Amino acid sequence: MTDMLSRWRAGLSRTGKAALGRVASLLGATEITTQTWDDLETLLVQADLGIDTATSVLDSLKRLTRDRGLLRSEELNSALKAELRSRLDNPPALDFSAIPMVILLVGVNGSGKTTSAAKLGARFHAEGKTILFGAADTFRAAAVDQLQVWGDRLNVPVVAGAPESDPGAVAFNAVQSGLSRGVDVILIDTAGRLQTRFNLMEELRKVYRVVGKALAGAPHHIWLVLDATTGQNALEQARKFKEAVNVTGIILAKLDSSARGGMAFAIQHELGIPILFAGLGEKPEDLTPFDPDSFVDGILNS
Ligand SMILES: Nc1nc2c(ncn2[C@@H]2O[C@H](COP(=O)(O)OP(=O)(O)O)[C@@H](O)[C@H]2O)c(=O)[nH]1
Ligand SMILES: [Mg+2]
Repeated sequence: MTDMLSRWRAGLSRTGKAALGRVASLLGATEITTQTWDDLETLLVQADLGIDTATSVLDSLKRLTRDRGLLRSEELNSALKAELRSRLDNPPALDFSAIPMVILLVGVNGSGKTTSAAKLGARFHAEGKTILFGAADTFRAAAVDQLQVWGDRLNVPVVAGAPESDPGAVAFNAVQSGLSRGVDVILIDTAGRLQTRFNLMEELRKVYRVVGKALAGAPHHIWLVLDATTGQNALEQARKFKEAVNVTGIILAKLDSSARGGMAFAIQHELGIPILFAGLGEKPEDLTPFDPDSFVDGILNS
């Protein structure tokens, strides 16, 4: 746990160094001037909060400065911290009451879906739950192999189809197999980019429907995996996925190699979907529940 926290902070301090970490030096013991606001805005945008969210944060801070009569920019520092913290929801407790619980992982190619499936599998497995992986990214043979390797390593069964086979059929079989084996959690990995005749969002909707046919009420969760290093681009992707399927949570992968963590605020501000987990590396243990307090501390106090 301590180890996880220190790695989390180490990852975040790299994040902060390149952007929000500079806020502390910007907001030294000087007076708040127009220049302070301009510089702060630049930092927030550079940190990937995006224009809309950055503007909204600045408006709140300006109001606060007026109302409380803050004069020194160092006072702004703690106000900024509180403001950023207030913009992140506490991740809701995961409801494991459904057995099996079916989780669909969605996101674009390379965002970290398969790795996140493995990490979640390892995590739930360590909690004493039984797992099954469904390899429904049948458009990339390598994706199936990749999940198979993780399944072997974690001793978790993998249901896969032939290359190019129907992802819906694989998802259906995975749920059926999970039901007959009596597992607690079924993690279904999906494709992020489809070939010419298939539309990604159509295919996802189909997988979603088929999973519901295999088990009423499933999938119980649809988690969108976003690559923290892709910034505002990831936000655009998130909007599209949210339109296509009922995304219930975000996994922010590659936070360890992101230079800017501000996307977390933009995601919350613009999509209202809670961030559940953060990916902090490539190994199965490199996943941690998203902790808004550590996150805000980490990006500001590096
Ligand atoms: N540093 C780092 N790399 C990651 C993380 N999650 C995934 N990756 C790497 O990102 C690449 C793409 O991941 P993958 O799970 O295959 O993405 P997918 O195409 O969405 O299934 C792989 O090289 C992973 O090892 C993370 O949290 N941190
Ligand atoms: Mg994959």
